[in-house]
Amino acid sequence: MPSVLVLNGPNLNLLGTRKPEIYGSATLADVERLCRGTAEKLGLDVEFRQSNHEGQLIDWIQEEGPRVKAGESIGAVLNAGAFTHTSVALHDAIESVELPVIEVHISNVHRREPFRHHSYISPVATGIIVGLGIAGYGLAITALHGRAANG
Ligand code: CA2
Repeated sequence: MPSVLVLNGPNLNLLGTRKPEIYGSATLADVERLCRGTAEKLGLDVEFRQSNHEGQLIDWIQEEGPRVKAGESIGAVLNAGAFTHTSVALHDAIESVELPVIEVHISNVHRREPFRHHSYISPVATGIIVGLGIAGYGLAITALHGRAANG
């Protein structure tokens, strides 16, 4: 069974503990359940991970590129958290291994502070889902599945 990688960046482990007006009340465990439910219906395995460390996220991205090329994975859903707005290194990692990535943000970053309006991920992303809450993760998995099925 092919897999999909779901990567979460810094502070997303705190989801559901603060700022419900921005991020809602769901926890990261709820996000994982949603991803597993969506993936199961599509016949996919899920690798669900979170790290507060940029290098760890880069290592995971680098490992996933060859897995996609080998037909073992359909790509990654990436909520890079605040690294979205700072990380040339994440941009380069995605580009280097040609990883199909759907960039997800729970909040509508474009309604928020100007420093959240720029993403280093977007230019190397296959698609972008912002502001739809945690439902964005399920939509992103569905989009990666559709893309893989249609070549
Ligand atoms: O909207 C998103 O999904 C973000 O990627 C979330 C990041 C933020 O830096 C991006 O601009 C947009 C922050 C995640 C931190 O989440 C927290 C949740 C609860 C309490 C504190 C932080």
